[in-house]
Amino acid sequence: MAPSRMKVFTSTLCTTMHTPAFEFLSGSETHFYESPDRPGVILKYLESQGDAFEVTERVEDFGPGPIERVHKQDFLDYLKTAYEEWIEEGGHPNGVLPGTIPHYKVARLGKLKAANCLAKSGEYCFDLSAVITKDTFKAAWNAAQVTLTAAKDLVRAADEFEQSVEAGSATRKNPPGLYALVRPPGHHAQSDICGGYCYLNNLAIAAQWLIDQPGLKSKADGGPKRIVILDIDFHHGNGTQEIFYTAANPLYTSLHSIDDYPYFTGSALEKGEGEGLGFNINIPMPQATTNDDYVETLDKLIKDHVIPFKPDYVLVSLGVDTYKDDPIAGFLVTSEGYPRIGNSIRKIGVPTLFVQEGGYCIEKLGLNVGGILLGYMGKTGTTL
Ligand code: Q9C
Ligand code: ZN
Repeated sequence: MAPSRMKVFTSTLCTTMHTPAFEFLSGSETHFYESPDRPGVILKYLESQGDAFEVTERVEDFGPGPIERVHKQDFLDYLKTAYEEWIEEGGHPNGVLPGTIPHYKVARLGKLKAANCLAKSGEYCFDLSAVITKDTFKAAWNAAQVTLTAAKDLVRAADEFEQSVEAGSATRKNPPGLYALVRPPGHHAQSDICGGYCYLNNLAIAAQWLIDQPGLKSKADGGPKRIVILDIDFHHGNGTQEIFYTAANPLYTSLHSIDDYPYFTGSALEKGEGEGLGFNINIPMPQATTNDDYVETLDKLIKDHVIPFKPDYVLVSLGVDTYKDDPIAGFLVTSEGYPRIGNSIRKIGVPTLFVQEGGYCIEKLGLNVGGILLGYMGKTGTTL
Protein backbone atom coordinates (compact mmCIF):
# COMPACT_ATOMS: atom_id res chain seq x y z
CA MET A 1 0.00 0.00 0.00
CA ALA A 2 1.34 3.40 -0.91
CA PRO A 3 1.22 5.80 2.03
CA SER A 4 -1.86 7.89 1.35
CA ARG A 5 -1.21 10.81 3.70
CA MET A 6 1.90 12.93 3.87
CA LYS A 7 3.08 13.98 7.31
CA VAL A 8 3.65 17.70 7.76
CA PHE A 9 5.95 18.78 10.60
CA THR A 10 5.53 22.35 11.74
CA SER A 11 5.43 24.52 14.86
CA THR A 12 4.46 28.08 15.66
CA LEU A 13 7.63 28.09 17.82
CA CYS A 14 9.47 28.69 14.56
CA THR A 15 6.90 29.92 12.06
CA THR A 16 5.59 33.05 13.75
CA MET A 17 8.35 34.24 16.11
CA HIS A 18 10.67 35.95 13.66
CA THR A 19 9.21 39.24 12.46
CA PRO A 20 11.59 41.72 10.82
CA ALA A 21 9.88 45.01 10.03
CA PHE A 22 11.34 45.66 6.58
CA GLU A 23 13.96 44.84 3.99
CA PHE A 24 15.67 46.66 1.16
CA LEU A 25 14.91 45.79 -2.43
CA SER A 26 16.80 47.52 -5.22
CA GLY A 27 17.51 50.50 -3.02
CA SER A 28 14.09 50.99 -1.52
CA GLU A 29 12.73 50.02 1.85
CA THR A 30 9.89 47.53 1.52
CA HIS A 31 7.98 45.04 3.69
CA PHE A 32 9.75 41.84 4.68
CA TYR A 33 8.96 39.35 1.92
CA GLU A 34 9.87 36.32 4.02
CA SER A 35 6.71 37.00 6.01
CA PRO A 36 5.38 35.19 9.09
CA ASP A 37 2.12 34.78 7.12
CA ARG A 38 3.76 32.33 4.73
CA PRO A 39 3.42 29.08 6.74
CA GLY A 40 -0.23 29.84 7.60
CA VAL A 41 -1.33 30.10 3.97
CA ILE A 42 0.56 26.93 3.10
CA LEU A 43 -1.07 25.03 5.98
CA LYS A 44 -4.49 26.33 5.04
CA TYR A 45 -4.12 25.00 1.52
CA LEU A 46 -2.79 21.63 2.65
CA GLU A 47 -5.66 21.26 5.11
CA SER A 48 -8.15 21.97 2.31
CA GLN A 49 -6.89 18.94 0.35
CA GLY A 50 -9.21 16.27 1.73
CA ASP A 51 -7.09 14.04 3.91
CA ALA A 52 -3.94 14.15 1.80
CA PHE A 53 -1.89 15.64 4.66
CA GLU A 54 -1.49 14.90 8.34
CA VAL A 55 -0.19 17.87 10.31
CA THR A 56 1.77 17.39 13.51
CA GLU A 57 3.14 20.04 15.86
CA ARG A 58 5.17 17.48 17.81
CA VAL A 59 8.77 18.71 18.08
CA GLU A 60 11.51 16.59 19.56
CA ASP A 61 14.45 18.29 21.24
CA PHE A 62 17.69 17.11 19.64
CA GLY A 63 19.74 19.59 21.68
CA PRO A 64 22.66 21.59 20.29
CA GLY A 65 24.68 18.58 19.03
CA PRO A 66 23.29 18.27 15.46
CA ILE A 67 23.35 22.06 14.99
CA GLU A 68 26.96 22.30 16.16
CA ARG A 69 27.93 19.62 13.62
CA VAL A 70 27.08 22.09 10.84
CA HIS A 71 27.55 25.58 12.32
CA LYS A 72 30.62 27.01 14.05
CA GLN A 73 30.40 27.69 17.77
CA ASP A 74 31.44 31.37 17.56
CA PHE A 75 28.67 31.98 15.00
CA LEU A 76 26.07 30.23 17.17
CA ASP A 77 27.21 32.22 20.22
CA TYR A 78 26.89 35.42 18.17
CA LEU A 79 23.37 34.60 16.89
CA LYS A 80 22.22 33.72 20.39
CA THR A 81 23.35 36.96 22.04
CA ALA A 82 23.37 39.43 19.12
CA TYR A 83 20.01 41.09 19.76
CA GLU A 84 20.67 41.65 23.45
CA GLU A 85 24.16 43.07 22.80
CA TRP A 86 22.80 45.22 19.99
CA ILE A 87 20.23 46.81 22.28
CA GLU A 88 22.85 47.30 25.02
CA GLU A 89 25.03 49.11 22.50
CA GLY A 90 22.15 51.39 21.58
CA GLY A 91 21.09 49.62 18.38
CA HIS A 92 17.53 50.09 17.08
CA PRO A 93 14.96 47.63 18.51
CA ASN A 94 13.95 46.69 14.93
CA GLY A 95 16.90 44.34 15.05
CA VAL A 96 20.51 43.69 14.16
CA LEU A 97 21.46 44.83 10.67
CA PRO A 98 25.05 45.28 9.50
CA GLY A 99 26.29 48.68 8.46
CA THR A 100 29.71 47.49 7.33
CA ILE A 101 30.38 44.09 5.82
CA PRO A 102 34.07 43.11 5.54
CA HIS A 103 34.36 43.22 1.77
CA TYR A 104 37.21 41.05 0.47
CA LYS A 105 38.99 44.06 -1.01
CA VAL A 106 39.06 45.75 2.37
CA ALA A 107 39.18 43.13 5.08
CA ARG A 108 42.14 41.58 6.80
CA LEU A 109 40.10 39.15 8.85
CA GLY A 110 42.05 37.40 11.55
CA LYS A 111 44.24 40.45 12.12
CA LEU A 112 41.43 42.73 13.20
CA LYS A 113 38.78 41.30 15.47
CA ALA A 114 35.25 42.66 15.64
CA ALA A 115 35.12 44.59 18.88
CA ASN A 116 31.39 45.08 19.29
CA CYS A 117 28.05 43.85 18.02
CA LEU A 118 27.84 46.42 15.24
CA ALA A 119 31.14 45.11 13.85
CA LYS A 120 30.20 41.47 14.42
CA SER A 121 26.91 42.02 12.60
CA GLY A 122 28.99 42.52 9.44
CA GLU A 123 31.38 39.68 10.18
CA TYR A 124 28.55 37.14 10.55
CA CYS A 125 26.14 38.31 7.84
CA PHE A 126 26.74 38.65 4.10
CA ASP A 127 23.84 40.90 3.09
CA LEU A 128 21.04 43.12 4.39
CA SER A 129 18.25 40.55 4.31
CA ALA A 130 18.86 38.70 7.58
CA VAL A 131 17.84 41.07 10.34
CA ILE A 132 18.12 39.51 13.79
CA THR A 133 15.03 40.36 15.83
CA LYS A 134 14.38 39.58 19.48
CA ASP A 135 13.27 35.98 18.88
CA THR A 136 15.08 35.20 15.63
CA PHE A 137 17.57 32.83 17.24
CA LYS A 138 14.82 30.87 19.02
CA ALA A 139 12.79 30.67 15.81
CA ALA A 140 15.78 29.46 13.78
CA TRP A 141 16.74 26.97 16.49
CA ASN A 142 13.20 25.58 16.61
CA ALA A 143 13.05 25.39 12.80
CA ALA A 144 16.13 23.17 12.94
CA GLN A 145 14.54 21.01 15.66
CA VAL A 146 11.33 20.63 13.63
CA THR A 147 13.38 19.60 10.59
CA LEU A 148 15.33 17.09 12.69
CA THR A 149 12.03 15.69 14.03
CA ALA A 150 10.90 15.20 10.43
CA ALA A 151 14.25 13.62 9.49
CA LYS A 152 13.88 11.08 12.28
CA ASP A 153 10.42 10.23 10.98
CA LEU A 154 11.87 9.87 7.48
CA VAL A 155 14.01 7.02 8.84
CA ARG A 156 10.91 5.32 10.22
CA ALA A 157 8.89 5.89 7.04
CA ALA A 158 11.73 4.61 4.85
CA ASP A 159 12.13 1.43 6.93
CA GLU A 160 8.38 0.81 6.78
CA PHE A 161 8.44 1.41 3.02
CA GLU A 162 11.32 -1.05 2.55
CA GLN A 163 9.40 -3.74 4.44
CA SER A 164 6.26 -3.08 2.42
CA VAL A 165 8.19 -3.34 -0.85
CA GLU A 166 9.69 -6.65 0.28
CA ALA A 167 6.27 -7.90 1.32
CA GLY A 168 4.88 -6.87 -2.06
CA SER A 169 2.39 -4.39 -0.60
CA ALA A 170 4.16 -1.27 -1.96
CA THR A 171 6.12 -0.45 -5.08
CA ARG A 172 9.11 1.84 -5.52
CA LYS A 173 6.90 4.01 -7.70
CA ASN A 174 5.31 5.51 -4.58
CA PRO A 175 8.02 6.28 -2.03
CA PRO A 176 6.99 8.03 1.20
CA GLY A 177 7.31 11.79 1.48
CA LEU A 178 7.46 14.11 4.49
CA TYR A 179 7.35 17.87 4.73
CA ALA A 180 8.99 20.23 7.23
CA LEU A 181 7.04 23.48 7.10
CA VAL A 182 9.51 25.81 8.77
CA ARG A 183 10.78 29.35 8.73
CA PRO A 184 13.13 31.09 8.79
CA PRO A 185 14.49 29.22 5.76
CA GLY A 186 18.01 27.81 5.71
CA HIS A 187 19.78 27.26 2.39
CA HIS A 188 21.69 30.58 2.29
CA ALA A 189 23.09 30.07 5.81
CA GLN A 190 26.69 28.90 5.68
CA SER A 191 28.65 27.32 8.54
CA ASP A 192 29.38 30.70 10.11
CA ILE A 193 27.48 33.39 8.27
CA CYS A 194 23.81 34.26 7.86
CA GLY A 195 22.12 36.04 4.95
CA GLY A 196 19.27 35.78 2.46
CA TYR A 197 16.57 35.42 5.16
CA CYS A 198 18.51 32.40 6.53
CA TYR A 199 20.28 31.87 9.89
CA LEU A 200 20.60 28.13 10.52
CA ASN A 201 20.68 25.69 7.61
CA ASN A 202 17.77 23.42 8.56
CA LEU A 203 18.19 20.97 5.71
CA ALA A 204 21.98 20.70 6.11
CA ILE A 205 21.57 20.01 9.83
CA ALA A 206 19.08 17.23 9.08
CA ALA A 207 21.28 15.75 6.33
CA GLN A 208 24.35 15.66 8.58
CA TRP A 209 22.31 14.12 11.39
CA LEU A 210 21.10 11.33 9.09
CA ILE A 211 24.66 10.64 7.93
CA ASP A 212 25.92 10.63 11.55
CA GLN A 213 23.52 8.02 12.93
CA PRO A 214 25.76 5.01 13.62
CA GLY A 215 22.91 2.53 13.34
CA LEU A 216 21.82 3.68 9.88
CA LYS A 217 23.51 1.97 6.97
CA SER A 218 23.28 2.61 3.27
CA LYS A 219 21.59 0.00 1.13
CA ALA A 220 24.14 0.69 -1.62
CA ASP A 221 27.46 0.21 0.19
CA GLY A 222 26.84 -0.50 3.89
CA GLY A 223 28.38 2.85 4.87
CA PRO A 224 26.49 5.86 6.23
CA LYS A 225 23.15 6.64 4.60
CA ARG A 226 23.63 8.19 1.17
CA ILE A 227 21.79 11.46 0.64
CA VAL A 228 21.05 13.62 -2.36
CA ILE A 229 20.08 17.21 -1.74
CA LEU A 230 17.89 18.60 -4.48
CA ASP A 231 17.69 22.38 -4.16
CA ILE A 232 14.82 23.67 -6.30
CA ASP A 233 14.55 27.14 -4.75
CA PHE A 234 14.93 29.91 -7.37
CA HIS A 235 18.10 31.09 -5.64
CA HIS A 236 21.35 29.15 -5.36
CA GLY A 237 21.83 27.51 -1.95
CA ASN A 238 25.25 28.95 -1.24
CA GLY A 239 24.99 27.86 2.40
CA THR A 240 24.30 24.20 1.74
CA GLN A 241 26.97 24.19 -0.96
CA GLU A 242 29.60 25.63 1.40
CA ILE A 243 28.73 23.31 4.28
CA PHE A 244 29.19 20.17 2.18
CA TYR A 245 31.74 21.43 -0.35
CA THR A 246 34.49 19.00 0.71
CA ALA A 247 32.18 16.02 1.40
CA ALA A 248 31.38 13.16 -0.99
CA ASN A 249 28.09 12.59 0.86
CA PRO A 250 25.61 14.27 0.63
CA LEU A 251 25.57 15.05 -3.07
CA TYR A 252 24.40 18.66 -3.41
CA THR A 253 22.47 19.50 -6.58
CA SER A 254 20.80 22.80 -7.42
CA LEU A 255 18.68 24.29 -10.17
CA HIS A 256 18.62 28.08 -9.87
CA SER A 257 18.81 31.35 -11.70
CA ILE A 258 22.32 32.31 -12.76
CA ASP A 259 21.42 35.97 -13.12
CA ASP A 260 20.13 36.60 -9.65
CA TYR A 261 20.79 36.55 -5.92
CA PRO A 262 23.18 35.59 -4.29
CA TYR A 263 25.09 36.55 -7.47
CA PHE A 264 28.55 35.30 -6.50
CA THR A 265 27.90 31.56 -6.15
CA GLY A 266 26.06 28.95 -8.19
CA SER A 267 28.29 28.57 -11.21
CA ALA A 268 28.49 25.14 -12.84
CA LEU A 269 32.27 25.40 -12.32
CA GLU A 270 31.75 24.99 -8.55
CA LYS A 271 32.10 21.20 -8.42
CA GLY A 272 33.34 20.57 -4.87
CA GLU A 273 36.84 20.15 -3.48
CA GLY A 274 38.98 17.33 -2.09
CA GLU A 275 36.81 14.31 -1.33
CA GLY A 276 33.85 16.43 -2.34
CA LEU A 277 35.08 16.98 -5.89
CA GLY A 278 32.29 15.94 -8.25
CA PHE A 279 29.66 15.97 -5.50
CA ASN A 280 28.44 19.53 -5.98
CA ILE A 281 26.34 20.04 -9.06
CA ASN A 282 25.06 23.47 -10.00
CA ILE A 283 22.71 23.85 -12.93
CA PRO A 284 22.19 27.55 -13.54
CA MET A 285 19.23 28.47 -15.70
CA PRO A 286 18.35 31.73 -17.45
CA GLN A 287 15.68 34.18 -16.31
CA ALA A 288 12.24 33.46 -17.82
CA THR A 289 12.70 29.69 -17.55
CA THR A 290 9.35 27.97 -18.30
CA ASN A 291 7.62 24.82 -17.01
CA ASP A 292 8.87 22.70 -19.91
CA ASP A 293 12.48 23.93 -19.65
CA TYR A 294 12.44 23.45 -15.90
CA VAL A 295 10.99 19.93 -15.87
CA GLU A 296 13.25 18.83 -18.72
CA THR A 297 16.34 20.09 -16.88
CA LEU A 298 15.21 18.53 -13.61
CA ASP A 299 14.55 15.17 -15.26
CA LYS A 300 18.00 15.20 -16.82
CA LEU A 301 19.63 16.07 -13.48
CA ILE A 302 17.75 13.19 -11.86
CA LYS A 303 18.72 10.72 -14.58
CA ASP A 304 22.38 11.77 -14.89
CA HIS A 305 23.26 12.47 -11.26
CA VAL A 306 20.60 11.76 -8.62
CA ILE A 307 19.76 8.14 -9.46
CA PRO A 308 23.40 7.09 -10.23
CA PHE A 309 24.40 8.29 -6.72
CA LYS A 310 22.14 5.55 -5.27
CA PRO A 311 20.68 7.69 -2.49
CA ASP A 312 18.88 6.17 0.49
CA TYR A 313 17.14 9.52 1.09
CA VAL A 314 16.43 12.63 -0.95
CA LEU A 315 16.21 15.98 0.85
CA VAL A 316 14.53 18.73 -1.14
CA SER A 317 15.14 22.42 -0.51
CA LEU A 318 11.61 23.36 -1.47
CA GLY A 319 11.35 26.90 -2.78
CA VAL A 320 8.52 28.05 -5.01
CA ASP A 321 10.05 31.43 -5.78
CA THR A 322 10.41 29.97 -9.29
CA TYR A 323 6.76 31.00 -9.68
CA LYS A 324 6.01 33.42 -12.54
CA ASP A 325 4.57 36.10 -10.25
CA ASP A 326 7.10 35.86 -7.46
CA PRO A 327 7.86 39.45 -6.40
CA ILE A 328 11.64 38.97 -6.00
CA ALA A 329 12.48 36.38 -8.68
CA GLY A 330 12.31 35.90 -12.44
CA PHE A 331 11.33 32.42 -13.68
CA LEU A 332 8.03 31.65 -15.42
CA VAL A 333 6.97 28.42 -13.71
CA THR A 334 3.18 28.31 -13.32
CA SER A 335 0.92 26.56 -10.82
CA GLU A 336 0.47 23.79 -13.41
CA GLY A 337 4.23 23.24 -13.33
CA TYR A 338 4.54 22.33 -9.65
CA PRO A 339 2.70 18.97 -9.73
CA ARG A 340 4.96 18.04 -12.66
CA ILE A 341 8.03 18.88 -10.57
CA GLY A 342 6.68 16.79 -7.68
CA ASN A 343 6.00 13.93 -10.06
CA SER A 344 9.58 14.04 -11.37
CA ILE A 345 10.87 13.80 -7.79
CA ARG A 346 8.54 10.87 -7.07
CA LYS A 347 10.06 8.99 -10.02
CA ILE A 348 13.44 8.93 -8.25
CA GLY A 349 11.73 6.25 -6.16
CA VAL A 350 13.46 7.19 -2.89
CA PRO A 351 11.94 8.36 0.46
CA THR A 352 12.02 12.14 0.43
CA LEU A 353 11.96 14.92 2.99
CA PHE A 354 10.82 18.31 1.69
CA VAL A 355 12.08 21.30 3.68
CA GLN A 356 10.51 24.71 3.12
CA GLU A 357 12.78 27.46 1.77
CA GLY A 358 11.58 30.44 -0.31
CA GLY A 359 8.45 31.46 -2.20
CA TYR A 360 6.99 34.95 -1.79
CA CYS A 361 3.82 35.17 -3.86
CA ILE A 362 1.55 34.78 -0.86
CA GLU A 363 -1.65 34.43 -2.95
CA LYS A 364 -0.39 31.28 -4.70
CA LEU A 365 2.04 29.98 -2.09
CA GLY A 366 -0.26 27.24 -0.77
CA LEU A 367 -1.30 26.10 -4.23
CA ASN A 368 2.31 25.99 -5.46
CA VAL A 369 3.85 24.21 -2.47
CA GLY A 370 0.83 21.92 -2.33
CA GLY A 371 1.25 21.24 -6.05
CA ILE A 372 4.76 19.87 -5.54
CA LEU A 373 3.74 17.71 -2.58
CA LEU A 374 0.58 16.40 -4.26
CA GLY A 375 2.50 15.76 -7.47
CA TYR A 376 4.99 13.75 -5.43
CA MET A 377 2.11 11.70 -4.04
CA GLY A 378 0.78 11.09 -7.54
CA LYS A 379 -2.20 13.35 -6.92
CA THR A 380 -3.01 16.79 -8.23
CA GLY A 381 -4.49 19.74 -6.39
CA THR A 382 -8.27 19.99 -6.42
CA THR A 383 -8.28 23.72 -7.05
CA LEU A 384 -5.82 23.93 -9.92
N1 Q9C B 1 16.63 41.17 -6.02
C1 Q9C B 1 15.31 32.65 -0.04
O1 Q9C B 1 14.58 32.51 -1.00
N2 Q9C B 1 17.00 39.65 -1.35
N3 Q9C B 1 16.07 33.73 0.13
C2 Q9C B 1 17.47 39.66 -2.69
C3 Q9C B 1 16.74 40.20 -4.99
C4 Q9C B 1 17.30 38.44 -0.62
C5 Q9C B 1 16.08 34.81 -0.81
C6 Q9C B 1 16.93 40.76 -3.57
C7 Q9C B 1 16.64 37.21 -1.18
C8 Q9C B 1 16.84 36.00 -0.31
C9 Q9C B 1 15.35 31.61 1.03
ZN1 ZN C 1 14.83 31.64 -2.81
